[in-house]
Amino acid sequence: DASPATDRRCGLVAIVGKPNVGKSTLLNALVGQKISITSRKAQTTRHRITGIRTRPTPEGGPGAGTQFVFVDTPGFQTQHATALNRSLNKTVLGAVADVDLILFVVEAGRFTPADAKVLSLLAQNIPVLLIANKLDNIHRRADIAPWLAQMQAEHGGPQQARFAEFVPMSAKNAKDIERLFAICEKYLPQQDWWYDEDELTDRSEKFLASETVREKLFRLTGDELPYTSTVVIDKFEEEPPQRKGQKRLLRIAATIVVERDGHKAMVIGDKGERIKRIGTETRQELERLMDCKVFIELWVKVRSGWADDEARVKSFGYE
Ligand code: GDP
Ligand code: K
Ligand code: MG
Repeated sequence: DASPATDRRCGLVAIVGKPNVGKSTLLNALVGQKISITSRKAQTTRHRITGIRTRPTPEGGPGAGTQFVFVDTPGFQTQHATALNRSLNKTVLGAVADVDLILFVVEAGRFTPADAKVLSLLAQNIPVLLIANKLDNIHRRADIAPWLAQMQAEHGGPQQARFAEFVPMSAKNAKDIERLFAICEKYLPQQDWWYDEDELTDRSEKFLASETVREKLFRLTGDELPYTSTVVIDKFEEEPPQRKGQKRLLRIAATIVVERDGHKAMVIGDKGERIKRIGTETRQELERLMDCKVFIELWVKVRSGWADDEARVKSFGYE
């Protein structure tokens, strides 16, 4: 098995952009399974997440194909200079320093100063595709053509060629995802795969559990709860099935950390309704995702000022 794998390609593709343009949605669509949490709130993604997709190309012979290793990143924060935001920005720049291709995601029809700022931070020597996402929000195709032409004139000309290609698409459209694979493939070097064909992520189940609690928390609290809340997993234990046909059991205990007493009340909700719902939705999603049974216990703790405390930010698992 030491044969040279000239019929194989493999490489790193970073997904970059300001918050809420659809980076995590795109990653999940590319991987074919949900591994990165998404919500309407900025700062939903706080860690670098790797998603893997291996696509065999039978016409290239047995074993031929391409392995895409995608890196989803937190949206780059250009506003508040807290310890948490500094850590998030470091994660982004670290993730894109050493990749083969960058997917720079914006919302179709919009290129704001915040988008320009993120773009200006990317290394110049790596090819960048402009992903104009959420095309489904544009009701008439004719409405997007002038914007696209302007983007091509400003960022694709021979003078200041910034984008290698322009890809108007919707992360929610399966055909667009297929087309994106075909576009990305040629940027990856010919080399053997790094991961097994069926691996989807290099993040642990424990990590996915904490991310899922955080997603439900953000979705079920809407805009009332500031982003400065986080989740710490206190217990993550696995029990093998007791009988044939039974599934393994995960026992999880997690603490939601918030900044104020008022936020704690908000998370708990009237008669504990809301925290109960966060627990139920997390359990259902993890059971589906990991094909197991889940028991989950949730707690809420107040730690004021944690997002601006370097040591706390580290102790909660941020790099
Ligand atoms: P991120 O912050 O860039 O990772 O963005 P998310 O993936 O969390 O998505 C932010 C919001 O945009 C969510 O409500 C998504 O459902 C929505 N979204 C993402 N991609 C699309 C798309 O192609 N079309 C539409 N209409 N909404 C999208
Ligand atoms: K988001
Ligand atoms: Mg995200």
